Amino acid sequence: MYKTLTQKISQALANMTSKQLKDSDIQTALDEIERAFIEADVSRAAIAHFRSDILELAQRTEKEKSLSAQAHLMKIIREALLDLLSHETPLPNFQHHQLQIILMVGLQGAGKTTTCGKIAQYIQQQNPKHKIMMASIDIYRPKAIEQLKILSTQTQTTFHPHHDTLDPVTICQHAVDHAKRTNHQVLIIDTAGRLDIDEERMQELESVNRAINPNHTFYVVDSMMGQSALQIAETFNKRVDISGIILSKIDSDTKGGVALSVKTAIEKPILWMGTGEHLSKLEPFDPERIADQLLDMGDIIGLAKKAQQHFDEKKSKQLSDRLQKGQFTLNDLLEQIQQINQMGGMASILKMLPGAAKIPDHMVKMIEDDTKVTSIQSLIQSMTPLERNRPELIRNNKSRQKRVLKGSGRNKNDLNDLIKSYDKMKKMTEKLKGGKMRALMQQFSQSGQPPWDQS
Ligand SMILES: Nc1nc2c(ncn2[C@@H]2O[C@H](COP(=O)(O)OP(=O)(O)OP(=O)(O)O)[C@@H](O)[C@H]2O)c(=O)[nH]1
Ligand SMILES: [Mg+2]
Repeated sequence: MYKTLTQKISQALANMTSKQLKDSDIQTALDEIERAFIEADVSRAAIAHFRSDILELAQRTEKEKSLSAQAHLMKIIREALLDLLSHETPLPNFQHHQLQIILMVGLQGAGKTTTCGKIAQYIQQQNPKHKIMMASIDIYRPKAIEQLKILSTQTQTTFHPHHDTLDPVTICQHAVDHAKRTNHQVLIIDTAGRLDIDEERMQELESVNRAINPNHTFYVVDSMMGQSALQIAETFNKRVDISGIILSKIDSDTKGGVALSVKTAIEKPILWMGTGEHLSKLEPFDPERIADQLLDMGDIIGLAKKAQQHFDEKKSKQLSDRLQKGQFTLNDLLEQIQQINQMGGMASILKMLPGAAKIPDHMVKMIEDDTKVTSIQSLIQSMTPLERNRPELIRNNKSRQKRVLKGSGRNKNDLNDLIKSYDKMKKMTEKLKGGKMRALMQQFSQSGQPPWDQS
């Protein structure tokens, strides 16, 4: 997400060479970032706000001797980015037992219906005992109603059926009565999309809003849209008073304009972000995480979350104990590959690391369709447990080799490559035996150079 913008901001910072932060450095970096913001479709108002924030912060913050000029400016930019992205409003909580009504509004195709399902699942996870109902007033497209019905089955929520001839206001009133009568805690109402501001649909929405007075009106916006989404958000806000924004499709190649401009435009918080099509892909919007990503500081929180979901703590501890003793087998390698695959593959982990924006696209692609990993995996899986623990048994035994090649469908070169890589890794683990790893890492943290780059 926001890869181009991230690349440009980190380029602006990388160009700085002075030791102490000078006003001219700030101006140059600001000009470059401004150009990047314009390309990312950030609004003029937000850019002006950002500029004055940076200048004020640079005046206010003392030039810290311990920080390089680059790090100092980065700190200031991070604060200004946070100011653009964050809002004091906390995430709504849906703990109430009385009925809470949510109205989902936005342009056509923004992701409203999908987000109804995601929000339902999100509320359910936070409040497992809650009864949730969904209703659709997208009466113009029977398919849209069907889509919500399917989502309601998938999330095991109640679907409010309605008669074809009813108008949206009546449907909503019936749905509210139905939800109250049957002791539901949440009612989510999906609305029809519109291509642009369409006066008739807007009046319809106003009437619905007046009739049911929702507790929350969420404006779903496609994060790929850029500034034009903001003017529309302003209109929605005037007519139905948006309570919060849900930024959808943040997983696609979004430019960042909406996220960075919305606060300056309508002073409403971005509450959640949609990070994929699946129902589980809704996450609270975390300004710090986005700011760090824009500064190429890596999505460490996202990575930690992924690791937490997929890493088996016991196995990791076992492996680290074994590495301490200088032991490393093909089974260990296989387990690592499998864990990385569960986390979405090497490429997806790579993208979350600091400096990720600097990795050239072709390299990420190469890692993405790395057939080598598949080859290693199938070779190891065709070995017996004994061979996985003692790969030297294969090195000198033709019939074992033949069996592994046949089982894995790989060729001799693949097997030789694996054994060679294993030998290298084994040598490295032996070097790390008895806490040498810690010494290496300490050296790393002091010099800022990874062990493999240190001479
Ligand atoms: N990648 C990605 N796709 C999404 C996300 N949210 C929604 N989509 C996709 O966007 C498309 C439109 O989503 P809908 O939920 O139907 O959008 P809508 O606003 O209800 O559309 P209308 O009812 O036609 O106005 C679908 O293909 C969704 O799967 C997201 O966060 N990430
Ligand atoms: Mg829809």
